[in-house]
Order: sequence, then C-alpha cells, then structure tokens
Amino acid sequence: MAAAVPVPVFTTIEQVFPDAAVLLKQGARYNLLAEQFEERFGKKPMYIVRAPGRVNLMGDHIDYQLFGVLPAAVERDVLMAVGPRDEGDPGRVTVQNLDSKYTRQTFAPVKGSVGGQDWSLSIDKTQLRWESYVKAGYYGVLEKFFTDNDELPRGLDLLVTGTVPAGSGLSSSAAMVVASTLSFLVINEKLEGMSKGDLVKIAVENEQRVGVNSGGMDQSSSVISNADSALYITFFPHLSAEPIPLPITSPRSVFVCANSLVVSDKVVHSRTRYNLRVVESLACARVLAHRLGVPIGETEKLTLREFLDRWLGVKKGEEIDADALKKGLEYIGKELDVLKLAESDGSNGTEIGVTLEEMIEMSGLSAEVFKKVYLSWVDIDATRFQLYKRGKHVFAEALRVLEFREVCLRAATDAPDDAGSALCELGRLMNESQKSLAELCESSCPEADLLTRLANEAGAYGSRITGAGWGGCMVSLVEEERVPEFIENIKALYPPYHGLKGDELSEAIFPTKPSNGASVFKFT
Ligand code: NG1
Ligand code: MG
Repeated sequence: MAAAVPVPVFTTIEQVFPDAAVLLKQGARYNLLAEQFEERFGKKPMYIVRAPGRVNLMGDHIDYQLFGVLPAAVERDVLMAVGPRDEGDPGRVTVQNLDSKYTRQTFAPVKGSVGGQDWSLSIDKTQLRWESYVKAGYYGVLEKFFTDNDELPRGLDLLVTGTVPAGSGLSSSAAMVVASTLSFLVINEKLEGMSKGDLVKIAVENEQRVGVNSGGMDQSSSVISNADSALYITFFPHLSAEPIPLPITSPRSVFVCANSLVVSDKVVHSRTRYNLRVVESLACARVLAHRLGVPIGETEKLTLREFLDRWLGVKKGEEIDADALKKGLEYIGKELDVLKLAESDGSNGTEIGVTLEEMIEMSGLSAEVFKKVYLSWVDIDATRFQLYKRGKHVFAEALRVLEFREVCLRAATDAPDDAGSALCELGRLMNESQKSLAELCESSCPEADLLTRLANEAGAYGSRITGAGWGGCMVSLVEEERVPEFIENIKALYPPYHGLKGDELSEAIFPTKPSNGASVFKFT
C-alpha cells in the first residue's frame, strides 16, 4: 500500500499563493471582485481567499462513522476579497456579497465569557442566514488566538462571490466556512506556520457552530485537494489525506454534476434523516460489540470504524493498512448477515427494523444508560430502527471507497489503454453505491433514482447521488466528448429540467474536474 501522504504545512502565505492555474482561467473574475471591493470600501483588498466546493466520488454516510471517503474539490468556489478596517470597534466586520440577494451585514464580537467561550458572536441557528457562515469562520479564530486580553482581533471588510450552487450537496457551506476562517486568519497574521490539518480542524468545529453534526469530509476536501486528483481522506486513527490520481485522461472523462433540484433541508429533516442515520449506525456498533464480545465501555459511543479495529484486535494507536482494512470489512460484512440484527416481515424478506425496546434489549445496556448515551445528545424521531441495513451500507460503502482507490492507483501504473476498463470499474462502483444509498441507507429519493438511471441510459460509466442525499446533486462519470449530448439527453428526459436554458441549465447540470484546495492570493 502507498503510504498516506501527511497533510502538508503552510509555512508561509506565499506557499499557497498564487495558484497560477486558477488565475489564468479566472483572472477576470478576480479582477472584477477586486474592483468591486475598491468601489464599495474605498480601498484595494489586501487578499483574495478562495475555497472550493466538493463532490464526493465515493463514500457517503460513512465519514461520521470515521471511515475514509473519496471526494474531490470542484472548480466552483467561494471567493472572498478582504482588507483590514482601520477605524470602528476592534474586530468589527462588514460583509457584502456581489449577489444582492445576500444583504450587507455588519457585526462585532463581544469579549466576555458566555457558556465557557471567551467571545460571543451571535449565530442564529434557527434561521439560515448567509452571514452565519462568515461568523462561524470568525468564531474559531477568536477562540483559538484571542483568548488573552492583550491582543484584540483586527476588523475587516469582506466582499463575497460564489459559484457553488447553494443547498445542492456540493458543500457551498464548507466553502464559505473555509474561506471565512482563512480570511480571519490571514488578516490577523495567524496563518503562518499553520498546517492544513490544523485549518481543517478549526473549519470543522466552525461549521458545527452553524448547527450540523457532520463529519469532516467537506472541509478536508475544500482545504487539502489537488487539481487532477481526488483525495482519500481518513479520519481514524488520525486525519490524513492521500492524493488519488484519477484515470480520466484516456479517454478524456469528466464528472458531471446534475442537480435534482430537490432541496433537502438537512436541519429541518435531521430528526428523521441525517441525525437518525448517525444514531442508527452508532447503535449498530454497540449491538455488534455486545454480540461479538468486543470490549466497549458502558457510556462509550463507539463508531463502526473503531468497533472494527477492536474486533480485529488492532492495538490502540496502531494503524492498519488498506489491505488489512479491506479484509476486515469483508469479514464483518459476512458476520453481519449471520447475526441478523433486524427481523424481516417474513413475506418478501424486507427488513422492518427493530423497535426502541428491541434495540435496547439487543444493546445489553439498561434503558436508562442506552437513552443517555445514544439519545440524549441529539434529537431524533423514529418508531423503528434499521441497524442491519445501516451497518450493511456503512461496511460495504467503506469497502467501495478502498476499491475505488485501488482501481485508480492501479490505472496510474498500468498501460494507458487499460484506462477505459478502469473507468468502467469506477462506474460500476458508483452504481453499486447508488443502489446501497437507495436501498440500505435510504438516503436517495425518487428524483435522484430517476436522474441516476437516466445518466446511465445516456451513456455515463456510472452515476450516484453525492453528499447527504434526499435530493441535491448526482455525480456521473462521462466521456468528455459525449458531455453536450449527455446533457441534452438528460434535459429532454428529466422533467424538472424542461424549460431550463442558458445559465439556468448550466447551474443545474455541469461538468467539473478536480480542482485545487483553498488558497490565499496576496495583492502586492
Ligand atoms: P452535505 O451533502 O454537504 O450536506 C453531509 C455531511 C458530510 C457527510 C455527507 C454524507 C455536513 C456539513 N456534511 O454532506 O460530512 O456526512 O453528508 O456522506 O453535514
Ligand atoms: Mg453542507
């Protein structure tokens, strides 16, 4: 196995500046943003910060169980032009957006201990407000660097523009939070010496301040990605990222993102969807540990990844390689079938799940302890729980991530004419993933099922929903020269696209290649 490349370090700002490839392609956009900044704030910006969205190529609903994922940053991004403010209260921020539907906001943090925090900066979690993402980025910087009384944060003016469609599973939120975290770091001269791993950690905590219990995939790919490769990101036993070259040069192929135009409000539905998946998979780990005699503390919320290591007898802190992990996943997948964690209704073998009482009984814990450990920290709503299906999805999807990685690494060393078969292999894995997301994780929706089917009929190698699901975007692997025809076909057959033209259509369905992670451009 190729050793995972440690997360690189930013030693100076210049090291991440400039990203020549981006500037060449997008120079006009950067200039316009800088001009607009000057017009609005009466001075030139000091920096432009860029953070991309991401498309997850393989591995959904497994990052919060600490299994590795394989996303790539997309070309679409968030740009923030930033300059320091000289006057006004220390730390005051004014944010504007080139898109006038996001109105101008100004705010200043208040020093003083609130709920154990050194600063307060009110973030309204009950409403989706655009400036919350800017505040979230600020918060972590305040809490990490401005805890003693001698130094106050520098205020700043900020102008934002973005091309990642909002609410579509391409992580516009992570792009916003990463860009704003970087903006506050760079203006306050705190970026030097910081590793990308540190930045990811701050950005993950920052995004959780807006109110989601997510894993670390989105911020990692927005920060760490490289152009022309995807990233294999692992979270356990520690964060690491390995660039994975994609076999997309012969025949030239691209990933096409297609928005189902079904908006899934993750916060509103989290009780029956995202957060429920988190609880079901944690409960699955508990029941497995109990049944298989794997040591687990009474109040320990073990993830499925941690459970697997213990089951395999891996020593604490030791890292197993991809091959051993693959074998472990294959074994546990079979074991899960034997254990029958849920009952089928007997008629057609459909899993009907277990009740809360049954789940508690299976866990070996008292009802009181079970509820405290698994249900008290999160709000969920269900009468039946699908432990078998969720566990089955997580282990099989984690295995597909390793297979996807392996196909790519093999194609990078094989003869070039084998690339076509590598693309077919990747497509097959994408289709299997879609089936598992639809049937086992139950995070697809009829529109997504239709779009992925149409994508395959229109000649994609494979197609799957990406990100949290229940709507949002599909990602399909398509030969580049077939893309115009592919888009035409989907447009004709997917009813929500009828009538879309020009920008509306290219907002909904567009090809993308892996892009570089976040960068900071300094004006000299
Ligand atoms: P999206 O699709 O960006 O909402 C969410 C989580 C990820 C991951 C995926 C499912 C957030 C911010 N991100 O992504 O960590 O769990 O779902 O694989 O909630
Ligand atoms: Mg998001």
